[in-house]
Amino acid sequence: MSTSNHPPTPTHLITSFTNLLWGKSLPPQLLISTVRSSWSTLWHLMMSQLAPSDPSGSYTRPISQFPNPNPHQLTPTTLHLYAALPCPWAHRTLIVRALKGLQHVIPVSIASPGLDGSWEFKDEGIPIGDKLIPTRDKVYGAKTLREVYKMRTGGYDGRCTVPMVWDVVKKEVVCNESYDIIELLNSGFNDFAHNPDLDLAPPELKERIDEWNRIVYPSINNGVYRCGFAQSQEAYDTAVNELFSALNKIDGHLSGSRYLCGDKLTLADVCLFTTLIRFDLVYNVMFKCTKKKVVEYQNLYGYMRDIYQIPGVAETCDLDAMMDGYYKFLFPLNPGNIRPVMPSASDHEFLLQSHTRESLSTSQQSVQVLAS
Ligand SMILES: N[C@@H](CCC(=O)N[C@@H](CS)C(=O)NCC(=O)O)C(=O)O
Repeated sequence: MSTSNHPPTPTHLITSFTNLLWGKSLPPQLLISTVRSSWSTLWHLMMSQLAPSDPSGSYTRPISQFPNPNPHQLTPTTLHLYAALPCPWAHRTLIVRALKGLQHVIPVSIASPGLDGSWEFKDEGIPIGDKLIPTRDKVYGAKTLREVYKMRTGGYDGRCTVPMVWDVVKKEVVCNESYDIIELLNSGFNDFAHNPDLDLAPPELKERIDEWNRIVYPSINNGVYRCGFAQSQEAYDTAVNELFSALNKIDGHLSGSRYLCGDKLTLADVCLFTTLIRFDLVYNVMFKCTKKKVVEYQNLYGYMRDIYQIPGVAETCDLDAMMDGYYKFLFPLNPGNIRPVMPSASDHEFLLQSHTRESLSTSQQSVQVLAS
């Protein structure tokens, strides 16, 4: 019986129960085998919700329910962006919004991860400068993102993901597919943008951007999730080999090219960057992407710092929120919730160190446009 006035915790209850059955010394083999089989069953159950897989155990990312927005049917001043700081897909949209200078046109509410894996809104803190921080829901004061999704005509029962663009007047989801959103932000609102001349997907580079996306999305952006969410050794082996051969290929390419498509930053770079910035902090450890860290690559690390140092980008990167979002809230992959220490080469001061990648540019155009 508990001698304190506190109610018995689950640990107390388990200890009392096992003491009753086996006395003070529970046979360790029995404990391990019992917990192992029940944990394994529960783990597969949780993973099937979090990360659906095919029969071979490979993660299969669910498709977005609201892709392909039609820019001609949109009034930019009625749109609101829902995002979150840990999420690499939402991060893409925050970067393009900042680079295009659309902050005054498309307001943003920043959700925080909840303990049950869904997105919640918390009270606003006080931002330092232009740094993005978690916010309340600025449109409705909703407690969760699900509440917002459910307000659409006809309701909604699907996955409530970020990023999501919402039409405040029509009360409708405009789009929840990140690549479609960044294309929209890049070219859809130039009459309102502070940087209308910055084109992150110019027609002459479209084909090369698509070529890189065909490598970066499956093998790297989604590739890290295919490693972390693999439910069989074979699925993991395939994913991790594809991931590192893509990173090696890109590292080689970047030895002679400032960005993926040459001198100009494009949407392909934005998509690669949001995975790279999380790589050593999270994916290397938690998703078992262990062959190498970004800091060990000759060109990728400088390339990542080059993009981090573009005016407006660092303000979208909350390194602590990224680490917390994965280690503290992705329960099935880190049940103890312990957050490892931040690797020093990934912190803000190191990311600001000189990268000398300007020397690879044959023109300074992309940087000039952004600095104007
Ligand atoms: N294909 C989507 C993926 C978005 C996505 O998976 N977002 C995650 C956060 S990183 C999410 O909101 N998950 C919540 C859920 O699945 O309920 C995109 O690129 O926008």
